[in-house]
Amino acid sequence: MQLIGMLDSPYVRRVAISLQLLDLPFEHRSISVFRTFDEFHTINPVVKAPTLVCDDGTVLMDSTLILDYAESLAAPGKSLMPSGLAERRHALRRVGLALAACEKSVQIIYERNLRPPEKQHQPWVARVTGQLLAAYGALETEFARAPLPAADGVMDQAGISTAVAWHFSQMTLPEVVLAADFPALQRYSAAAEQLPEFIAAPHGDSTYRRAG
Ligand SMILES: N[C@@H](CCC(=O)N[C@@H](CS)C(=O)NCC(=O)O)C(=O)O
Repeated sequence: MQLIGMLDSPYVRRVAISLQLLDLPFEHRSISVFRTFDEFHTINPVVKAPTLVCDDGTVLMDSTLILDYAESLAAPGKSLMPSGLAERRHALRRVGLALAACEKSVQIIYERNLRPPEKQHQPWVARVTGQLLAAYGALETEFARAPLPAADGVMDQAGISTAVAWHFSQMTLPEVVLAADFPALQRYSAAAEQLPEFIAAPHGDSTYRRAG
């Protein structure tokens, strides 16, 4: 199984960390959707990161769908999602907020990096920034009220997605998402980034190296 895409994408990173935590071995190819578009295109003409090339050659995309597949591949009893209804609902809310934060961060980055300065549309940036801060505001409330442990053996998908989203925004938009305004998320992220599975898949352009 091959995971295609760079670890500066929070979507690629959440998949890399989750696959490790599910004990699913994979090869990571750090290919950029921008700098190495043509190479990416030969693997997946849609050029979306993450892309997962399954062992039978099927090409999957979208991190949530890839994680759905990974959950079904994992050994019985091994899952990053709670099975109880209330816990699952709670986890899904956190994952949804974290994914919205990733999406809004990426939209701001694309607006800044892919459009010429004179074509940047400030009302759109203001709208997206408001949505981004709303997502982190809601996550902060969740984590302040009911903190999740960030430790070996207890990470779930809500924790992984939140920690990855937060770290991504801090690496890319620290002047937009002020760490001091979100102390519970900052604390949680700092603890998660110490875990071997996070260290093995660092944000940036390096290639994942299996932890342990
Ligand atoms: N909802 C998707 C979002 C993936 C996404 O937007 N990935 C970005 C990289 S961070 C990408 O592929 N960008 C290139 C493009 O959209 O053309 C997921 O969860 O995987």
